[in-house]
Amino acid sequence: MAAKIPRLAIMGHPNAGKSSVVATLTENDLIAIDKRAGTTIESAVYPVIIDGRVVIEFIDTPGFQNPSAILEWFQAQDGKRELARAFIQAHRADPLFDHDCALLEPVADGAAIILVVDGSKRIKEKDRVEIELLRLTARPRMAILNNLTNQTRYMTQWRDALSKAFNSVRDFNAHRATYAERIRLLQALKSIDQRWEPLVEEAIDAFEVDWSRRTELAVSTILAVLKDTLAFKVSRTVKQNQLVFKSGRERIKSELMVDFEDGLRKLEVQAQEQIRANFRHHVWHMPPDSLLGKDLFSEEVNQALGLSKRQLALVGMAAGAASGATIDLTTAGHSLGAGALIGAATGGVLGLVGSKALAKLDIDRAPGTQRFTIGPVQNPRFPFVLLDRIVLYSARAMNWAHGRKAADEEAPDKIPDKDIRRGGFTEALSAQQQRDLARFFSSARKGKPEREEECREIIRGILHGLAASEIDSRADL
Ligand SMILES: Nc1nc2c(ncn2[C@@H]2O[C@H](COP(=O)(O)OP(=O)(O)O)[C@@H](O)[C@H]2O)c(=O)[nH]1
Ligand SMILES: [Mg+2]
Repeated sequence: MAAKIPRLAIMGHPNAGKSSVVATLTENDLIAIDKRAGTTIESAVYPVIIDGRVVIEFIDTPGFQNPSAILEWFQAQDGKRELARAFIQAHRADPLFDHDCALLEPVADGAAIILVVDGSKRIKEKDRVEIELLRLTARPRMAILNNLTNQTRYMTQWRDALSKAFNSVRDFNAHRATYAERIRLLQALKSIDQRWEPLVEEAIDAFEVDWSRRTELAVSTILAVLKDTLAFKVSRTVKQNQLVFKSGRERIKSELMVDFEDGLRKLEVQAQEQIRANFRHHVWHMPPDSLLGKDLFSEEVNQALGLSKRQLALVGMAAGAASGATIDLTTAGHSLGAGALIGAATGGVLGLVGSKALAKLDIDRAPGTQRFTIGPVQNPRFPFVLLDRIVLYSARAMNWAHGRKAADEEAPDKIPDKDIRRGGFTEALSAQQQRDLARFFSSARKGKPEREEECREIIRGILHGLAASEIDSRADL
């Protein structure tokens, strides 16, 4: 019986990584995964729903209870077909086989099988029993070699044993798999049975459409946070009599600066939240040494991200000249003489990014009051740093496997944001792209963004590159 949507029952021993595989494939990081065996007690169906439509279903199972007994029974049937259905009919009333009957139910109903094995362990007799048992069900089946400890010496043995009984054998690391690897696994599912091809093809199409829609949303989020951040200002109006003493003024300045920086931090966090939700992450442990865990205005972040001095000088001049601005953006902190600009010399108050003031302070005097304003951001490097950081965050959101969570504390794996690139993404862009960005940034400061479409294209290009970039899990196997 052909189902309307592909259903896949995930089989294998406790702790082989079944639930992790399901979590990663369905992008569901709320599935219970545990070091202790037996966390999954009953089978559960995890549908992938796109646009309100179920496109594929994975059934996470606890694994067989009595595989040897089932195999013996299967072998005794002598050529009979539909063995899973027959077994259930014969054992329905036997409490000893309650669990096994429940496990075989979806298989009897037409689900395909994905066997998950931990390829880092030696093959045991019970593994061979299970492999043979699943072969005898005659359902379309694929085996996944998960590798829990990076021990590779048994992999060939596993591959030999599995390829005799399964239509497809794939390496798949539930903790490292990227979007591209998930799609490749689904592609391979097509080949396990011809009847599956159109169904799985449809599911893959839905995944791809959904993914590009999410990527597009992330691009919009990034453009929006850049615009909001660059137009951001804080002001406070103070009565003249509060400013009699210089200390009063200094206090207001520094309070306002705190508000300004906090406001920028908040805009960044909001954008991060949108991107995180967009890529369906709920549980997310940030590695302590990640640049994403550091303060936006910290030295580390500013050194690692953004353009180089040289690149900045080049785009700064281009943007300044093209927009007809009188300010040399590369030295904005020093050269804006008017008003109460605070440059690097008093930068403690206005915050520094790469030794240039983050923003300037303006004071508007009216009879009896003064209005203090900090912003918009003047520092030419800052938007490049911010863009790099939100791209870094997106890289993590796009490539962080949903099946990977609690385990990380005990076994810190590679950190994707380090794998992808050291330093800034913007640094690697072409000079023209950097100039377009610089132009966009300097105009967004005035609330009239130019080159927005060019920038959308640039950001889109970076994000597409991230999804395609492979943090190759097989390199570790
Ligand atoms: N390092 C690593 N650990 C994994 C991987 N897959 C699963 N695990 C860990 O193995 C344990 C059992 O995983 P789980 O998915 O609950 O296995 P299940 O019992 O077969 O469902 C958990 O501690 C997982 O975090 C993997 O690809 N790499
Ligand atoms: Mg489980």
